[in-house]
Amino acid sequence: MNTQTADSVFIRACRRLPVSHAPVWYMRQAGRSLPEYRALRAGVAMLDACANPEMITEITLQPVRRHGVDAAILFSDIVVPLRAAGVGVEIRPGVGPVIDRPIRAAADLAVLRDLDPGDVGFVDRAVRMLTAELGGVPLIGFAGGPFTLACYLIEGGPSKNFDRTRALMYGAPELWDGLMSRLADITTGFLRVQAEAGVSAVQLFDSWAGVLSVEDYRRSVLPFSSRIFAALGEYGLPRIHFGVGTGELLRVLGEAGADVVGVDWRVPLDEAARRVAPGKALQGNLDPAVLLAPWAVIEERAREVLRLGRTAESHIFNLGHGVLPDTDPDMLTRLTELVHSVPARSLS
Ligand code: 1CP
Repeated sequence: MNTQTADSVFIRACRRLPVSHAPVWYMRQAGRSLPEYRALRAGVAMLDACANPEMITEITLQPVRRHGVDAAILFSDIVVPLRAAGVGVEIRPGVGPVIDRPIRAAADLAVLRDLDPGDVGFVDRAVRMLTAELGGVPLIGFAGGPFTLACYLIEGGPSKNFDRTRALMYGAPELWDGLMSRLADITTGFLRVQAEAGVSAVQLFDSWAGVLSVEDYRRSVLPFSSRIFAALGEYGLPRIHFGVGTGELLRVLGEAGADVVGVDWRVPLDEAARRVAPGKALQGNLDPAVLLAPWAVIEERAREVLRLGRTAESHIFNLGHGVLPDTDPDMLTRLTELVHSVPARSLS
């Protein structure tokens, strides 16, 4: 546990302890909405930036300096541990991750070897530099959830509904389990490196899990995500679990073992609080597209998210998915100030 950040508003809210205001950070707060990010990244490939400790550190700090958010999130990508474990992958500008040789048969699994901590030494160094710089501001480590990583590995790149992935899951359960088991180990290894280097919390982004039914999620994904959260239990760090379009899955996502369940914008937080079993904090859930509307609309919608957040045992303000690249960063700064100005239920 990082003792410097234990009393921060973000960590307290993750633990469902009283806070003066809801903590706020934004998924994808580091990235293309910031001119200082675009300047630093000019001419540098995404995965090269993700392997450079100085760049990781600077990009992670940019939104903390600019917006005064209550947590930093490590600048990296969900495919970083896959590349480190031997997968041929690049991130194409404007597209996303593209895999050289998609996994479609048992023989393809051989490309996925175990992750050795030395494979991601740059992340260890960046986290140590960051925690020294951040002082009392918590650093969130993260990894992709096993379903979402499997989506990229099987499809070979971004996809709308992940049809091939679901087909393989239904039609080749042994191959599916073998793949998910390796991905769970790689993800656990990647998060262990971050936990040991000093992150204050971790988030598992199983962004695309919402394409599954509850039954299929329970059978084919939950055992692997549960394994990851259970392995991280020894560090005593708050664990956050997030996916998009997971309204029907909120209860079962909570069962995987995280302390905080992330909610996208489709389900109001009072309804999400009813769906998730007791004992969890909620994180979310302003529609990122609201940030493209005039300020008066942003303010009204954000106040509504905060109001509904009070029905949860604890609430961390965030967007329902990542910041859109066209977002005016000044709106994010203003939104951060607004969230900080609204007293939390416990003190109001
Ligand atoms: O050149 C660029 O700027 C590339 C854009 C970019 C960035 C800034 C990508 C490519 N990844 C990232 C960083 C990143 N990725 C972060 C940074 C930390 C922060 O939040 O500030 C995080 C948390 C991620 C995680 C990630 N990558 C997810 C899960 C979160 C989510 O948004 O659902 C996913 C699905 C990816 C894959 C990915 N990487 C990049 C893109 C454009 C995509 C999505 C592609 C698709 O639509 O399938």
